[in-house]
Amino acid sequence: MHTTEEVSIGYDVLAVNAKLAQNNRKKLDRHGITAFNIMGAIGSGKTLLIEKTIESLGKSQRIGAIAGDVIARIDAARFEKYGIPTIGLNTGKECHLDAHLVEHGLLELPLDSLDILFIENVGNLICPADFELGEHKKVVIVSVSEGDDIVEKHPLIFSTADLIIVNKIDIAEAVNADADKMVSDARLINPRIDVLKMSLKTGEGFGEWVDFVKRSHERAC
Ligand SMILES: Nc1nc2c(ncn2[C@@H]2O[C@H](COP(=O)(O)OP(=O)(O)OP(=O)(O)O)[C@@H](O)[C@H]2O)c(=O)[nH]1
Ligand SMILES: [Mg+2]
Repeated sequence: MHTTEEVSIGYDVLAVNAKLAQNNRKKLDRHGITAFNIMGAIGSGKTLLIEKTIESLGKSQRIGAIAGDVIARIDAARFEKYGIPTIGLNTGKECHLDAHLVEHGLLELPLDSLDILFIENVGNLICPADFELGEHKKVVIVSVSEGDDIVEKHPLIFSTADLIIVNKIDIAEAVNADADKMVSDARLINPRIDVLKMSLKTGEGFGEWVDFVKRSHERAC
């Protein structure tokens, strides 16, 4: 005779992750580091956003990066070329970073020599939403080429974000997308959210992003 017992694995995994994320956050705070979890769909511009931010702020702030991806070395190399401390975290078959992986990344980084840490998450709008990493700010970057209904189709990740970037507005007309609709969808889901329209190609909106990074770091200090 068999008996069955229901075990809530999903809850336990997230509870353990939340605890590890808290520890990561405490560690970052002890070192005065402000961490940004950069999430977004595949190809939305996560790596380019971080690269351009390193170019803009790299002389005044000590920046480090974690590149999280199924195969991380390609994006990690794009950060390493600036000579900044970089860790690549391979997620293998997993579609998100978790706090345990980031804990390992933090062990490898020179935390005493950093002010800002950019964590590039795996490209998708679903799994990263569930996993806290210990970051101070959650940033979601989407691009018009994903379709202007991409925001309303993925409410969870936008509901917990601190900033949403609608990128590639330089090609909005070519892909028949309404960037303003994406902005208002984001505000409907999360009325407190900051939303920026951006083109990393033309530089539109980039200055406001840099201000957001600086402000976030100043407030955390
Ligand atoms: N036209 C245009 N192209 C852009 C813009 N931002 C990024 N791109 C291009 O989009 C492509 C993907 O950019 P990445 O920064 O590699 O995107 P990602 O989100 O890091 O991609 P994954 O890590 O693979 O998920 C590259 O060819 C970029 O040059 C933009 O504002 N306008
Ligand atoms: Mg990338």
